[in-house]
Amino acid sequence: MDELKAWTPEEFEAKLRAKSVSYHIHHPFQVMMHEGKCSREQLQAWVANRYYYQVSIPVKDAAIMSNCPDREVRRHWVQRILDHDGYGGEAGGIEAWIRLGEAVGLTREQIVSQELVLPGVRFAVDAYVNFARRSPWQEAAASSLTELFAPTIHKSRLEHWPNHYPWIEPEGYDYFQRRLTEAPRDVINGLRVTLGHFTTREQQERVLEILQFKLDLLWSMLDSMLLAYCPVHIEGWGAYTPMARVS
Ligand code: AHQ
Repeated sequence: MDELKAWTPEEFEAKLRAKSVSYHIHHPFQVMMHEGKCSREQLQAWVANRYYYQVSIPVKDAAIMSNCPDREVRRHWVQRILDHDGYGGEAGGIEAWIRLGEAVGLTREQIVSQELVLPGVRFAVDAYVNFARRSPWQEAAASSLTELFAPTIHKSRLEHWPNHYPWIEPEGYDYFQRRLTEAPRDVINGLRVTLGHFTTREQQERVLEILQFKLDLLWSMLDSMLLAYCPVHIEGWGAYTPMARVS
């Protein structure tokens, strides 16, 4: 019967890519950034909050590797950690993210101290890391496939932000530039694991649930930022910005 029939790898990949409708590129805060409608403080807040996500990625990937007995997978997956932490003379993506923070006017201390990270952002990112620690490594690997959609979002920032936000120092864009090549390479490895390992329809449906979990996690990070840094009008409260702590 068709409803129990496993999807072919091509069908399965198409189902994964169809999840792009839930990607955070469509979130109101992301759209505001894209359309040049963010203030300097709102952009600073986004960079400061996303720093916690960036420094958590190598921890997440190390958790996957610690659960993975497959050397061939590990020898590719380890590149993700090196990309972010740096190695040899390469300072790495986390340093590039700090440069982005300085380029939007934050101090290194404001970024690295994580003093501006919102509770909701921290909870969402910690949920991702803990999912990677506790799940079968193949499921955790599959959760990284939101990066199927990432090159589009990085390209949009590189294309539109310099016009919308001419005050951002150009050195800050190095991070997004790096991801244009790193993300597609990561996706090749993530898809190889996912399409190769999940071969029954039940397993494939489970992967769609996992991808939705990760999409929701990225979305909820921006929900926290929208509430904290964009005034909302609440009956009886007037303009309410509960956590606006960007000085
Ligand atoms: O800069 C990003 C990054 O390094 C990663 C790693 C990957 C993962 O392992 O989950 N996901 C991811 C993402 C990065 N940037 C996000 C953005 O909007 O700038 C997108 C995010 C993703 O799509 O998962």
